[in-house]
Order: sequence, then C-alpha cells, then structure tokens
Amino acid sequence: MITTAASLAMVNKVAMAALPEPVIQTRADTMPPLMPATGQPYNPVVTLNGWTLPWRMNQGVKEFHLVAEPVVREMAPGMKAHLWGYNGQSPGPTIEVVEGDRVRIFVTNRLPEHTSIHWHGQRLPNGMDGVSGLTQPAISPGKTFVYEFVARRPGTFMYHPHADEMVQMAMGMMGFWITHPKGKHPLIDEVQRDFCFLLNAYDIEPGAYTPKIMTMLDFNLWSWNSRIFPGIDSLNVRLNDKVRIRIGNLTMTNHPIHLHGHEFLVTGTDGGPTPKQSRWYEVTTDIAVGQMRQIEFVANEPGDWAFHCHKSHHTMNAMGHDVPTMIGVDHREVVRTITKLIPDYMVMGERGMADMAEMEMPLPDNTIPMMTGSGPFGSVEMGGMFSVLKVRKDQKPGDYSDPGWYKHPAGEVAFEWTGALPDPARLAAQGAGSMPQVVKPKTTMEVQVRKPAGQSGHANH
Ligand SMILES: [Cu+2]
Repeated sequence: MITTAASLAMVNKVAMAALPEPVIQTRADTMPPLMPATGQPYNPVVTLNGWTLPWRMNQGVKEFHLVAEPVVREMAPGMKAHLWGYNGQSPGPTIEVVEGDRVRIFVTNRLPEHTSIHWHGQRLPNGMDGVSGLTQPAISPGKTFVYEFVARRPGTFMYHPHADEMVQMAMGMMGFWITHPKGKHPLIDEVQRDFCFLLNAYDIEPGAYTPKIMTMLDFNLWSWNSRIFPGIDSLNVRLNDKVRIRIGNLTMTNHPIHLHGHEFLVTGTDGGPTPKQSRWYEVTTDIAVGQMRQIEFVANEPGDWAFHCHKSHHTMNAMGHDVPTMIGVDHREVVRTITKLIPDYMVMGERGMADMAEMEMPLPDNTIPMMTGSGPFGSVEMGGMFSVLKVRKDQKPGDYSDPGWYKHPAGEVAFEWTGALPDPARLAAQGAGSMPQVVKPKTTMEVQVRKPAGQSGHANH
C-alpha cells in the first residue's frame, strides 16, 4: 500500500535524522588534529595512522556515531588486510571528550554477528559498561544501540567489543578514547605534541588477507594501529617541544616500548595521571595486556630517533618465524645436491638474517618482507612495531608533516676507521668476585731419587 510505504519512509527519515550521520574514513594516513569547534576547548591529540571522530552537539550532549563493520585496512603500502573495525578503518576513530562532558554514542552493527562496546577504564553506570549478556543484550546485526554517560575522569582509555571478544579483537575491533582535563590539572601538564596509538597483532599468512582468529600467541604481524613498519608514520616534533605519547595494549602479550635519545616519565596509566612522587625516568616501559601508558619527555635532541617495541620478534613482519638457525652452517655440499633438483633453491641465514632485508625474494602477493624500510644509510632491517621520532629545529609549531631525513652536522655520524689496527687488548683475568678463579692444586711431580751408593737411607727425610 502506498500510504504505508510513504509513512514508513517518513518514519525512517525521522529516525535517521535523530542520529548523527556516521563519518567514514577511507585512508590510513595520520590525520591532522581535530580542533574542537563546539563544546569545551581542549588541545587535541594526533592518532598515529588514524583520526578523531567528529561529533554533533545536541542540547549540550556530545553525540557520536560508531559503525561496526568489515573494513579493508592497508597495513603498509603493498599489503591490505580484511579486518573488522569501525567507520571504515581498524582501529576505529579516536574519541576525544572533556572531563564532565555528557556523551551519547550510537553504535550501529553492520557485522555478520552480534557485538557490543565496552568503554575500557571509564567510570560509568553499570548498564553502560558494554558487557553483552552481563550488562546488556548483545547488539544484533543491523541494530543500533545507544550508550550514554558522563566522562567523569580525565585520562587515556580504550574501547573494544565485549561479545565474541577473541574473534572480534583478533579481527581488529578496538579504538582509543581520550578524556581531556577540564581546565588546568595539577597532574596533567600542557604539551605541544600529543600522540596516541594502540598496540595490536594479527596472524595473516603470507599471501592471505584475513587474520586467523584462533591464534592465541603466535601472531606474525605486530602492529601499531593496524599498521606495520614501514607503514607506520613517523612522530614529527619541533625541537624542545614537550611531547606526550599515549599507548594502549590490546594484543595478547606485553610490549616493552623503547625510545632512543631521550628519557621519559610515565605520567599516566589505566587509572589516570600518576602521582608526581611515583614518576621516574626510563627509556623503556613495559605495557602489559589491557594496559595503557602515557609517557612524556622534552624533545631536546635533534635527529631521527628509533622508537620501537624491544622484543626483537615484534620488529619483524610475517615469515620471521619457524626458520632454523643457520649461522655457521656450511651448506655448500647440500646446496649442490638440492640445486640439481630445484634450480632456484636459496640458502637462508648462514651469515645471519640481515641479507633477507635486501634480498629480492619472490614473495606471495599482498605480503610485506619480514624486515624492510630504507633509511638514508641503507636498509633499516626492521618491521612490525617500529617508527621514528623526528626532532627538528625548523618544524613549525603544530605542524605534524614529515620533515624528511635528518641532516647530521659534520663529524656527528659514526664512520669507518681506516687507519692502522693495533692488536685488541684482551682481558687477562679469569673470573673474580662471586666467581673466583678455581685454583687447581699443582700436579705432584714424581721425582725419582737415586740414592748415592754407599750412604745409609736418610735421603727421604
Ligand atoms: Cu612487542
């Protein structure tokens, strides 16, 4: 019936108008900070290879619209993954609000199975906590649910499903949430640069597109915001900027995150800003599963500083596992035999694995070499969780664009010694302290004594 169809269309239009239009992101680039046009002012963050979700003000309430859906995420140029995420990307967009804001989030489910969103770390009414089955019914495919609460404490938070979690997180469903302080806060310093990203991991076979969801620990792609080096953007700052980096871990293992050239303070955890007396300087901070860490430092050393996970297998891409150690093995005879059968046979790793970074190996489509990325001095031999902090004197305030490689002042780059080489001094000592050298008793020497003839036998006394 025409009338019914017409009224139905009208109802749908009214229903759609009640929701903020979902904003979709199609690129995996680091988007510039989203300056707040409405609501309380704050200094926005920059999400590494990500973006902040715009909102709509509705009678004093900040309204966001998240759409859970299958996405195609470029993990690095040359490799795309078929993931699940929010609003066109995995991870989903960062949500930024201010302490005291009333927030309403519409969550539309376009996945083939039900879902929910848990607002990791927030103080909120129990029924808004997003644990399907426990605090709410799951959101069926095609349905939209509404979450509403006041962002009560400032800090660094995450969001992720609490429904079929193993599958949905292995597929990339997660996002960042920042609650900025309302005005000056005694434990939250003002900074000139504020970055955030999530640690996540996937198991995608070389040549495949979809993660293996049953993998528990042996992931082969270690990513920051579902990007792997050399696909992770650099963190570009101006010399002497105060820099904050917020990191959340939604992988299944811990990650010791290490910064070169500077010491930092851990100024915040899952529970909010840390008391000042509890802070100490570090160059590596371990971030356990489900944790968040917020580090701060003054970027007062110009250069291109490596910034990475210190687990060396996490700075590798797929194919970095299950290769036997071949260092020191002489393959020549074996190779001769094998090449009779397989003419293209290639030996891997008899002088270490560095060759692999530069070798032109035939790889399946949609596969990134396990170590890659070229710097100004050659191959960086890294993959996975690796990026570069670029500190520059002439970087403009608020400019996050890549300044290119650092130009080193004359005489400040390690160089090859071409003079004469004296013999290296070797340590003569053989252990000390808790492991003193074991002094073995001198071997008794057998002495044959021949008594001179004619004397009585007192020679042995
Ligand atoms: Cu790691």
